[in-house]
Amino acid sequence: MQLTKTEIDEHNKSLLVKHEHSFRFVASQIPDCEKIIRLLQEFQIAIPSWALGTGGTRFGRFAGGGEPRSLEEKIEDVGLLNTLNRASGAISLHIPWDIPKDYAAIMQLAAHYGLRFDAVNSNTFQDQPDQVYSYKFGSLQHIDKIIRKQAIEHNIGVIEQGVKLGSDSLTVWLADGSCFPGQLNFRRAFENTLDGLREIYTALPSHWKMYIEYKAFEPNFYSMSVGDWGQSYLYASKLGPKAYTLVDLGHHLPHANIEQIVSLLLMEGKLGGFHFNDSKYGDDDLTVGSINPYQLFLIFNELVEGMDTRGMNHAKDLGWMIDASHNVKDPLEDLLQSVEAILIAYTQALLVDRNALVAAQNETDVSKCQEILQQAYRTDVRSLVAEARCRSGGALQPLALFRKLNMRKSLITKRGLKTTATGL
Ligand code: AFD
Ligand code: MN
Ligand code: MN
Repeated sequence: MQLTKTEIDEHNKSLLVKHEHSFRFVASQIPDCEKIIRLLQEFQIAIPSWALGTGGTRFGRFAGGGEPRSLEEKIEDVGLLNTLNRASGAISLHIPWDIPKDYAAIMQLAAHYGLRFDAVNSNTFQDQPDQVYSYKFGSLQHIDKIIRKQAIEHNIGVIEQGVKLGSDSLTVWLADGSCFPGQLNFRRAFENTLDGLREIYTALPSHWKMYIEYKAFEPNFYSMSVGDWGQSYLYASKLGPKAYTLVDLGHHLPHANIEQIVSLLLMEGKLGGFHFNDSKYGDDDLTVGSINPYQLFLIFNELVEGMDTRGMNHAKDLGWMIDASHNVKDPLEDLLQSVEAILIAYTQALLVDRNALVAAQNETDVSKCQEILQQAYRTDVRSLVAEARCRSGGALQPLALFRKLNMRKSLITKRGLKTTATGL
């Protein structure tokens, strides 16, 4: 589905007076407003291919209609998002769900929408129809060498696919672990996993990164072989400079201080990237910022502070990706809301008065520290984000335009009501 420049221009024109009023008001209070707008224009968040269809739970799935039926249609959907918000300029593929039939054609299609291929994801948490050995009891951790070998070869294959698409990172999320005490020797599982990761690491091209994603529980309920940031950090440290920890916001036990984890990983140069989502209870995969936007802001506050301390490029030096997919919303609307929430939190973090915060910290003026953070958090920056988007050619209000043009209806007309996107 294509969205024309005229449609965007008309939409922006209809909102311009109101927008400029809000924008001027907020801009007048911010000393380096132009710099913030530039940073926002550069910031891109990759869309996972598996978030474009309706997610399900183990109880059921309620498809919304017009879901992408192929990799081409997934790219088309991300292209649509990016045309609307100019901040979704990358797609992250999951193998084998998204194996291209014709690489050149897929590259061309992505280029047409201004998209690049972000991290490629391997899948050893499911058995595929043509697969010889089962991952029921794990993949890289498995007691059987032949199953470990199959998982290693799969990951190396995923790297090869990524190379052909111009990707430069591999995300490994392992469902490995155990469901009952005594089922697994933890140390042996760790060593097997590490050995497997080493072989995969060796296959990485020199400019590639490997992201090791951790998750506290599920699908295994007693232990996970990459269960927390400590374990991920341990693997990443032992592997070498191209291996990093990936933080998925939904993969912690309740009340975990994620911003502190982020700060320390950045300090050690081992934070690789993010999977953004929100949750109330577990790995809920809810829309970013829908439950706890303040936590998201606090995470971005640490990110901005830590990246600036290390002289990092905000847009390029970490992998930014959404990982959300659920049951009751239109996936494209959900993704537009998620990207918006990320940009808002990032902008608010950029507004934090760093010098004043350091001074207040040095005076142990606890109340002032809170005031400084909340001053930034409580600033309504939506018109700043909209201004950056508009200057990049996007829509002032992407979600409103998506609805006004009845885009879901057009997708249903074109693709049908009972389509199913690949994924979980
Ligand atoms: C998992 C992880 C992960 C994985 C995905 C599969 O968050 O990143 O690739 O779901 O759908 O929960
Ligand atoms: Mn994830
Ligand atoms: Mn998850």
